Amino acid sequence: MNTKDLGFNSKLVHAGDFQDEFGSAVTPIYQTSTFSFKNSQHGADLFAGKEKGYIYTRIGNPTIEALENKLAELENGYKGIALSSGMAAVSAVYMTVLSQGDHMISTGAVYGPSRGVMETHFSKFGVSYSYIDTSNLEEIKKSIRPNTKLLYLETPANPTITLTDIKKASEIAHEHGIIVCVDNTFCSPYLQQPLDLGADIALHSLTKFINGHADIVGGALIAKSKELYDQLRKTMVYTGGNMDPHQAFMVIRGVKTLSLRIDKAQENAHQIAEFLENHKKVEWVKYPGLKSFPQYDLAREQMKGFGSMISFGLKGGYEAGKILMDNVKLATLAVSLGGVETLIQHPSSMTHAGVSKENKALAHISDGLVRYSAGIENVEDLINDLKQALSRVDLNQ
Ligand code: LCS
Repeated sequence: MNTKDLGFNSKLVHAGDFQDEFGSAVTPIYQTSTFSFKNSQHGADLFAGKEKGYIYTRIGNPTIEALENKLAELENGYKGIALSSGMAAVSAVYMTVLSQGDHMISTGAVYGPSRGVMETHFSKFGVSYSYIDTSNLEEIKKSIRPNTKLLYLETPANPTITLTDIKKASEIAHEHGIIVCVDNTFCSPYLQQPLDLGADIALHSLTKFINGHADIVGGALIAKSKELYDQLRKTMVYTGGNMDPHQAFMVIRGVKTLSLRIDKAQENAHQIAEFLENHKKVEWVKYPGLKSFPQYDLAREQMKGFGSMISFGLKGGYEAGKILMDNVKLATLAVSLGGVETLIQHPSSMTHAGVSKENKALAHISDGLVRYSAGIENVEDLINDLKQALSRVDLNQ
């Protein structure tokens, strides 16, 4: 079915999906590593690209391709590439766009490993980088060097929720022939479409909103041009970061309800952010839908909704964070985000417990910072849960 002219929700359900010869209602799982050739000529034609078909699952597979085609339509891109994880997607971008001697500019407050792999691995191959505040366009301009090849943006950033103006940043980058990649994990294409705003690559950790059920790890890249798509695809195939057919099936199933899940989760998040903003034990709240959010206007312009990620700071700092973690009952204490279940995490006492003060500052993590991924539960239950857990925090201790 041609789904190109359908609305976003119809695309979520139908784009990319196909029926097999049995009339399957959903895209089946082709759980096979390899595909037989009809004869030697057929094999030769497939390899030469003279005939369409499948050879080997790392190179291509019907279930995986169904997901790739769906994601490409959702992001308005040329084609999609599904990978084993979000980090496989990040690494594939660095590997494809950057060569020895090249320079990258990136949002400073990116997801830690997106920075980690650059600093520990890509630096070994002679790539240099500038981690800056990309919400400040002047800083982007100042950081451009003759050898800058990639502008890597994460917006909203994890966990600061700071936004970067994708349209303006892309215009600046393109004046210098720099490729722009946007990590769109926090929004998903339902809330933000980076390629329409001028970016060249949209990147996702599918683990989060797109799959939405906290039961698989996956990643994706959607390229705007055929040229970039071909290069990225080659990197994935050569380095073996491919997705598995079963993983793809799970994501296809999960993504069909993306808009329903996000509508409910962001409605919950908005009310929770307002509750937190008025709570005496909370020092600050960062949620793009709050009038107090410093980039509220940009959020309204660039995003179709405010999402369901909240960061907030507790007045009691580290100790208060620990008490909150030990007393919430409905929210699950866990890393990750974007699932139907509410997740909460206090980086200082959990993921970043062994990290030095300097490195925590680099990651923009203060002692009282709490990250909250609102799920689709009843909002009264979520607020009551926070209320009772916050009542245990004693600011006079
Ligand atoms: N990009 C963003 C914005 C992320 O939040 C993550 C994972 C990744 C990329 C990497 O994706 P993965 O390989 O895990 O599929 N974020 C996580 C987090 O905040 N807690 O645990 C994982």
